Amino acid sequence: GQVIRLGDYRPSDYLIDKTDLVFRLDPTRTRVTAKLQMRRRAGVAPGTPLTLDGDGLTFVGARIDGADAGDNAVSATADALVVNAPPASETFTLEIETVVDPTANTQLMGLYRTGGNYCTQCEAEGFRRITYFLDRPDVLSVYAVRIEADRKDVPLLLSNGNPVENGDLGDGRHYAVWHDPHPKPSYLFALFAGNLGVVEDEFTTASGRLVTLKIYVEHGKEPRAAYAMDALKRSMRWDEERFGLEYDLDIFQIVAVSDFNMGAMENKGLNIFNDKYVLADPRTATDQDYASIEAIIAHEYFHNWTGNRITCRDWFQLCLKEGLTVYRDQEFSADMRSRPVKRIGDVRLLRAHQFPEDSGPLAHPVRPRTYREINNFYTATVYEKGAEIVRMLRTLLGAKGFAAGMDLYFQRHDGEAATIEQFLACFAEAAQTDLTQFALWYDQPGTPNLAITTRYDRTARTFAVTVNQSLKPPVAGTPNAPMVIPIAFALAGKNGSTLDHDAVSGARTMQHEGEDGVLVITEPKHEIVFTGIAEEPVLSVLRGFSAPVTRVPQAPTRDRFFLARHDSDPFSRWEALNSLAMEDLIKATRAVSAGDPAAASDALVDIFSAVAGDGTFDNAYRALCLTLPAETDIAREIGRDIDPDAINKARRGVTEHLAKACERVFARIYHELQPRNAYDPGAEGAGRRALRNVALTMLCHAARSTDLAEQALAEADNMTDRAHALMVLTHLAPESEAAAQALEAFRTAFRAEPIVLDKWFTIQATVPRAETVETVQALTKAPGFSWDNPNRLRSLIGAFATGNPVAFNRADGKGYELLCAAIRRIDAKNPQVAARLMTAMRAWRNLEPGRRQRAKTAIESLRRGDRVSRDLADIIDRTLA
Ligand code: B3K
Ligand code: ZN
Repeated sequence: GQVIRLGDYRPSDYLIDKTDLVFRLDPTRTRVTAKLQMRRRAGVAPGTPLTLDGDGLTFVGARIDGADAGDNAVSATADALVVNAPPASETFTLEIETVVDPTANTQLMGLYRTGGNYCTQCEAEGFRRITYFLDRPDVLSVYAVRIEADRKDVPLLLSNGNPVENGDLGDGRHYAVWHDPHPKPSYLFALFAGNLGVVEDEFTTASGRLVTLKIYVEHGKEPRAAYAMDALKRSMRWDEERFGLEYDLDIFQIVAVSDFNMGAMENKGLNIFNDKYVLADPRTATDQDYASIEAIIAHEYFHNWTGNRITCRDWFQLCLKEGLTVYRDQEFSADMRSRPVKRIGDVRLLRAHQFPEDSGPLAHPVRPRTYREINNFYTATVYEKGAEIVRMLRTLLGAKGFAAGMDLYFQRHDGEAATIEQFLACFAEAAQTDLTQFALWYDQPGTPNLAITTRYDRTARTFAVTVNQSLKPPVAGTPNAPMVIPIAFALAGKNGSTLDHDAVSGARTMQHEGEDGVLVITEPKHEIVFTGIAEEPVLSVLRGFSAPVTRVPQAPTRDRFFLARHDSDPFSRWEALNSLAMEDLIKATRAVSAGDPAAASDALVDIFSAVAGDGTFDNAYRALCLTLPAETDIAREIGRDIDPDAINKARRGVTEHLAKACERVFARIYHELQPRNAYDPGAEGAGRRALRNVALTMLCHAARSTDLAEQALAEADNMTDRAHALMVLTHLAPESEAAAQALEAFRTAFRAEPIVLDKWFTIQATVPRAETVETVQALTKAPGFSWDNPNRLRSLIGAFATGNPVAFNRADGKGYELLCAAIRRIDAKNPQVAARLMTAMRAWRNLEPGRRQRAKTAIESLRRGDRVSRDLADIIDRTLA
């Protein structure tokens, strides 16, 4: 495959001012006419040849300024259309006719069929699978779209923007015309046509405009769209209140489909969603599902400004819209629910997905410099680390400076395709600050590490803090200049309250109103001295996780025990506790490897039971504190020569030890938190269920019995409790008759509900024992599984590869073979999903030698297969490099 480089960026010679599309929908032969109003860019020589992108297209014909273009004027292949000698006039029209086969489109990019309907997905480069085009984000065009189809089978004809007209064509066919007044790049184009039910509502914007809201779902599922609708209205209000951003069309539509490569897509005025991120009711969705729906509805809606009104100049700038929009949706969820709980969840995710990406073979800068396949760069680094960078800007500039920068950005770049430089320039200007060094966050891959030590001088009443930053280049030769690292901090006194100080030297500090003080680290080493410190403090740093860095070594154990009880920042308190648990888990893993039993330290037991019994913390927060780091977290912390079996045994041993030691507290929690009222998906109810379910897990471990899980399963009146109890039962007693019966009952109850049955697949795919390899193999033949549906693949194959370290890494290599065989099969139809599943093998080098060799062999033999897609080849080649 060809390598695309940021440095090669050059504007296109031609622009497309207006795009008129006509779709004559047919399951296998859809005719697409595109009438493009072309304009030669100033300074480009008249007659310069024009090359349009295509991908697998069947060319029918072209007309230039209304006249048939002969073979000399135009040459077309499946992948490009070249106008050899365009008219010398500054503007001209180019009409192109193509034929596409939506039924044969198994990649789910371009125009495809799902559930008997027609649907499109164009980001990143799917539009070129519909018609020839300048398919790049910096070519903005005003679209008018006419759709024709059979009225009976395809009553619903949707595209971007506002509806203009519709009518009958005779012959049982009808048509609709849509017009989107906002110029947009082709990746934001969408069409949906088919037969769905609808939920309708409305929203009045801050300036008093009435907006129609519609969510389309399968007939009969309308009640399950209520929560998504509610989340949409809350998102619209929030964006007005928090960012001053109003919606800008008369109608906003969301369509839920069952076959979708990712979560959702922000097409202008017509978002298309994976139905699992729309549909919810207490019987079928868990609290986690509700939270995801809320976040993703918000995310796609927020793209209307960050992504659509201001889009990206090129795909290297992807984080311009994604990092910023993730930051915005995280803030939204924080405001809707508990801010600390949201932050802890986001940091756990960052560490679980982005940190390993950033330290392994697939590491790349938040703004990559090269790519072979852009779809492989919709990564945790671009999204989640991208959001962390925006958050650091907010921390450095304070609420006011940040808001001023955002306002300037919208003012200056509305309607444009922008770059990271332009984005940063708005903040530098609005807040009158230099962001040159800060910009390194976009360009340097890898996770910086901080080494921090402290010394208190009682006589001088000074507190000295030494901070060393370092960045190990994840890929040989990548840059590692010192970065700007904002360390939110507090000096904690005896009871945790923040101590005052007179002066600070050795680093710039900031204190924005109502926020923590911030040490601004810019050099490899800072010797910071606080004066006027009355008593020996404990240093609390990286409060709220103020920068996406690691801290090795950790703070002294004694300090962390103090912070775990007293830190006034809830994130840092959790962080301290979590790191103490991690320390014990790593010790336990070493013990297991040496043939000794796994145990928790007395100190951990003490603090664990103190937190468990502390009713002053809210339930959701307590649930997080009482959840031990996952096996994959422990593996990442150990870093090399990983033995997943030892980690599994160790974690189980520590869990049992803590569970037994705190059994009475957990029993009390479990009984006190019995559901009292009807199910409510809000944060408060979700928190009660989360904590109660942690208690349930611990009680089953303590008793080494699944009786309580069985009882909970029988009593469960909602999917959160039901799925949790089924998981505990199945994971702790996979061989039991009770588990078999419960699984069968679940399957029977939800056999007609694919996205619910996905939970059934995942629970079985993640049973932590060697035999699960065979279970997963068998489940690929189970009724309800399909090799064609991305959700099924993720819930069975994906869950197995990323959520079951023991079985996936089975010592005989059969787990790797299963994954690679599945990927080979998937790649033939859907390269994007295949490539994504392949990333599960990126950490192969960190395994102990036997597994490492088996993993490598499996990857290499997959690569040797014929017809490996460019998407998959790209991931494999970087994984092995
Ligand atoms: N922008 C889309 C992702 C498109 C992925 C293309 N492979 C969803 C989102 O981030 O909102
Ligand atoms: Zn996005």
